[in-house]
Amino acid sequence: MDRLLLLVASLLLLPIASPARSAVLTVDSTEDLADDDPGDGICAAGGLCTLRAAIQEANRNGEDDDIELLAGTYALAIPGRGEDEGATGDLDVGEGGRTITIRGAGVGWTVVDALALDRVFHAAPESRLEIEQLSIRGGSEPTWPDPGRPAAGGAIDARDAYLRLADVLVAENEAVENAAILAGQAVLERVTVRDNASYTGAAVVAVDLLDLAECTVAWNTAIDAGGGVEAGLALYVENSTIVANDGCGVTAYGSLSIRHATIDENAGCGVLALGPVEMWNSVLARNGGGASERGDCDFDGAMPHALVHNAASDESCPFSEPGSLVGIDPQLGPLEGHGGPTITQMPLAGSPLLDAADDAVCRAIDQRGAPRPNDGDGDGVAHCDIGAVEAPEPAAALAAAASAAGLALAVRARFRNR
Ligand SMILES: [Ca+2]
Ligand SMILES: [Ca+2]
Ligand SMILES: [Ca+2]
Ligand SMILES: [Ca+2]
Repeated sequence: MDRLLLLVASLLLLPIASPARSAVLTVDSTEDLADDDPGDGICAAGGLCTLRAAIQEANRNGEDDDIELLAGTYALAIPGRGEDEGATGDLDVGEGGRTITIRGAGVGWTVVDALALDRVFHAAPESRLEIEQLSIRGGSEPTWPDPGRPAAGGAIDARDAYLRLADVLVAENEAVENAAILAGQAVLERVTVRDNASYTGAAVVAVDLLDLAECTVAWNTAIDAGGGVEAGLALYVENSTIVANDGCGVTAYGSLSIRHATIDENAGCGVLALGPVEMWNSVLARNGGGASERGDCDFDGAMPHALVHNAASDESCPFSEPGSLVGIDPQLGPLEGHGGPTITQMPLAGSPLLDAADDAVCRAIDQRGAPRPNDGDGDGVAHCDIGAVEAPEPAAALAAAASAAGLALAVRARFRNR
């Protein structure tokens, strides 16, 4: 089905809210204190408007809410797991049919840390939770309080809700299942999910729909079968990097659409697909190392119908169309900062990925937000690169290196002349 149609169709599954009145709640303390009188319309905990108190009010006012957080670390401090009113343990957020948006001052500037007291956020059924511009860490859901409701989603449990994250870091959370995020439907934009740990299950799981754009999912570990991202009905991955996770990088039980992805060194396999698959301009490399025999692709039972200009380092992917690269060394650099909000892997000089994508389905920007295409192979004609990142033109790379070297020389000369 068309991507937009599918999104619209899936959004229709949500209850329709009446025209939104909305409230803005400005948190003025990093303390963790419960609201004195939840539901009286006043965010007040001993004279302070705390994150917990703001959420307790937002949950009860019948309106959409924006909760604004200044820079600072908001550490959870009230023990008490298994409580769903927002008073203890995790922050229970959401009002059926309403949207609550929690917005910080930026990744690394605003940090919500559960200090292993409980998971961090728990979204109410039928609600919409949006989180922007902050870091989420320290969530821990290591127990199994209810056998019918396994402990999943170390950072965020939104299994019966709609979740949207934009410009967020989700790091160092843990759970029995799904180290970082479990949602009904989830849209992630410019999000990094890294260094989360579980006993089993992928780091990010959506029961229905999962849509990733300009995201990095890396270094998530599991004792049993783990994984990067997984969705039950529809999974979209675009301009994203999924690297070095235990289990398979991508698992799709329903339809799967991948465009401009870099899927590298995931322990179980690169992509496990069981339904219709479309994949454009993407690289899968060095997945399924060691004991796994699945490699870059495990397409047993999948229905591939559009595989265009993809690259794989082994022979497990059914890439046979013109422009496909199979059994190649993609020559990808390390996962690190190359500009933009997320860490990425840059193709090295001479990489077969350079200028090898199909320009007809090329995105106008890469994962970092940098424009495509560049003439990465230096033959005078610019084409898009396979993968999440568009490498700079050799001349530009040389100029940048020369300018850095020139600057170093100038600085050295200045010091010498002192
Ligand atoms: Ca109150
Ligand atoms: Ca509300
Ligand atoms: Ca709670
Ligand atoms: Ca290029």
